[in-house]
Amino acid sequence: MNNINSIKEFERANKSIPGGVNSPVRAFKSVNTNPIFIKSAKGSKVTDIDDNQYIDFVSSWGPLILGHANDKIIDSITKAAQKGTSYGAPTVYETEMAEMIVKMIPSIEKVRMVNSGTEATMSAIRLARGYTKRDSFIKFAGNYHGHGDSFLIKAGSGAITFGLPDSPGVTQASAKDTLIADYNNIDSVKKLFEEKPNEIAAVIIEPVAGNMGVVPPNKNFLKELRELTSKYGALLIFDEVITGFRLAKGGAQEYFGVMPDLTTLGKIIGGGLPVGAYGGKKEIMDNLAPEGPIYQAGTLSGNPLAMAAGLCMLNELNSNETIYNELEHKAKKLEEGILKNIKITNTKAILNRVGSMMTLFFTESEKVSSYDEAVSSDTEKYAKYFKMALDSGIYLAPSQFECLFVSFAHTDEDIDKAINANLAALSAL
Ligand code: KE4
Repeated sequence: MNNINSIKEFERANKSIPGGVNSPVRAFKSVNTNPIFIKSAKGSKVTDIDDNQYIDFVSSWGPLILGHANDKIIDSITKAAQKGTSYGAPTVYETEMAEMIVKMIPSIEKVRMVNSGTEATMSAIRLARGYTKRDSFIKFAGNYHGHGDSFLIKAGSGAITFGLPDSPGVTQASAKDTLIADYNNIDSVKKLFEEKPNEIAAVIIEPVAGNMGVVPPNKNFLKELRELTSKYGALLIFDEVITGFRLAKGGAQEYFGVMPDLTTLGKIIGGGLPVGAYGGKKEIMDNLAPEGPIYQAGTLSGNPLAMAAGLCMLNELNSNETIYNELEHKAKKLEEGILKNIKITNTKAILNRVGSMMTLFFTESEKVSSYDEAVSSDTEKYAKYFKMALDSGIYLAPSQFECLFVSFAHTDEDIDKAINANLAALSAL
């Protein structure tokens, strides 16, 4: 691929933006490649500023489950924009969005809109601490919950990618209340509760890990977490920023049948605009200002453009009964194609898939069901694989520790092309 203009623009961007990007993983550093600058996107395709077109499996990191520039979503944003962009006052849009979320997410009785997944998780932890009057909380090594100070301990996503699980700038004071357990290891959680039976406000988890690559929960792991948190009076928080509305209309909690006390949402809920949300039982949520004493606020929270886009997205997901079956069909076809290629080329790799999210790990391990197994992957090999895929017009996550997302816009032809590109790349590795 000719990417002379992306190279030039990256040099230019580095002069005024740290690392040339507004979010680290976009710099393609871990895949030793110059990032591509996108100029437009439609459906399953993105086009860069050198006019190279790619089949996109990054999906803006998850939001675009209906594909890029969905006509109905664009129309809803355009119509809303003609009536103004933000009022800083209540709108009926926000009530409609809240009612839609309450209808779709089984455990949510009340919900508060924010502007990102990071804001949602930061606010959920503050709410849990205020509600339980306890300071500590448990997260899992390799899970990523945004860049709030207390989460950047053994974090996933870009933090693992750049080997920065414990970011400088996070003080010991804020880190001391973050306890780390091992994903899929219920004994590591039990041990923390036994050590601090009355100090733990919450356990926050990605119900399907996406930020160490896709790592599904072992059978009963979520159920055992639910029992343990209830036993010790701690809140169970599902961080469904990725899984929400992706694994099912009701997210992972519907998919696995385990109900958390609080749920954080983002990505899909905004239809591609900046939106996050957190919600749960009304007895917990009613502790938030102005109803209760726990403070959280935001100038643009629930703004009309994001609500219009998000409402349109959720209405589409609600109205089309076949969307989740079709997503499953597309993703299963891609999975089966890659598994066949792994066999044909005798590649040491593991493919983890849950619904329309998956990750191909280059590892000698027989399985990838833990953080340690995930980080044992060969990131150099992944980098070579990524570049070969990109050169053949397939845009994958520029990190071993992220997801490949299948969207409703991916056609059978797109999936066949991705399978063929995968075979060529695995054969060449
Ligand atoms: P944002 O603040 O980026 O909207 O959401 C943070 C967040 C919270 N929880 C989960 C489970 C998440 O996956 C994320 C953000 N995901 C990463 C990629 N896996 C965002 C991409 C980026 O950092 O550029």
